Amino acid sequence: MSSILKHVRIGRVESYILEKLEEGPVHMTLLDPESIGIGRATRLAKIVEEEGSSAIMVGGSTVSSQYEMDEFVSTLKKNIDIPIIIFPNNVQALTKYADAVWYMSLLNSLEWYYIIGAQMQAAPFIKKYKIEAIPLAYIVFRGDTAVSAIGRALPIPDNQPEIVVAYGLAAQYLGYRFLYLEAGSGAPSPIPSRIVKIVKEYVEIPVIVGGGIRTSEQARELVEAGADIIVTGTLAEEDIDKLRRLIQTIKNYKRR
Ligand code: 1GP
Repeated sequence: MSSILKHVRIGRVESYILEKLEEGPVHMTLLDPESIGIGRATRLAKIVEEEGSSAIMVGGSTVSSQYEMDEFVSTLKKNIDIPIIIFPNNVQALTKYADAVWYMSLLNSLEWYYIIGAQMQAAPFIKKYKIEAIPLAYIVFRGDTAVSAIGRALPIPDNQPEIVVAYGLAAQYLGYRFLYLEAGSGAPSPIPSRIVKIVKEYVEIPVIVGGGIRTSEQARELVEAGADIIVTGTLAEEDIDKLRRLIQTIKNYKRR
C-alpha cells in the first residue's frame, strides 16, 4: 500500500472480527457498568467467552464516570481473553484499558454533538493512548428508549427500509466500516428482519443488529436475513441459559 495511505490500517481487533466473520455470523455481549456490578460482569464475561461470544462490548446510555469505566474494563481484561470494545455513550466512557472503541457516529441524531462533536473531543485521547478506533455508523430505531432520548435521534420507522438503505449506503461511501442497526437496549422486540434483509441487498459493510434480542429464534431470523453481528445486552443479566442457547444458535448457523 502507498505510504500516503498508511493511516488506513485495519487494527488487531477489527482484523479479528473480520476473520471471525469469514467463518459466519458473530455474537457480541454488551455489559453495562451502570446496571451490573463488576463481580457479576466478570462471571458473565467468562461464561459467554467460554460459550463462544466473540467480544465484550462495554457501555450504556447513562455511563457517566471514566473512573468507573477504567475499573470495570481493567478488571474484565484480567479475566478474559476475547477483546473488550468500548461502546461509548459519550467522551467519559473512554478508557485506555480497552482493546478498541467503536468510533461511532449517531447518523440520525438531530444533534451535531452526537454526529461529530463527541468524536472530535474524544480524538486526542484516542491518539494519546493508542486505542484502536473502529469506524461505525450507528442508526437508531424506535423513539421510546434511552439511546433515542439521550442521542436525540429522529427514529427511523420500522416500515421504511429504503431510508435505512440510504443511510447505510451513505455510511459506506463515507468510509465507515460497520453499520449498527439499533432498536435500543431493553426494546420489547428487535428491529424487523426484513429491514436487515433489504439493507444487506445494497450495503456491503458488515451489519450489526442489537436491541431487544431475547431468543434464539429472533437471533436466527436476523442472521438468516443477513445480520453479520448480533449484540445482546439485557439477556446476559436476565437469563444466562437462554443466552448460552442463543450464542450456540449463532455459532452453529451456516450461511447457505
Ligand atoms: C443496546 O443493542 C444493545 O445497545 C443491546 O440491547 O440490552 O436489548 O440486548 P439489549
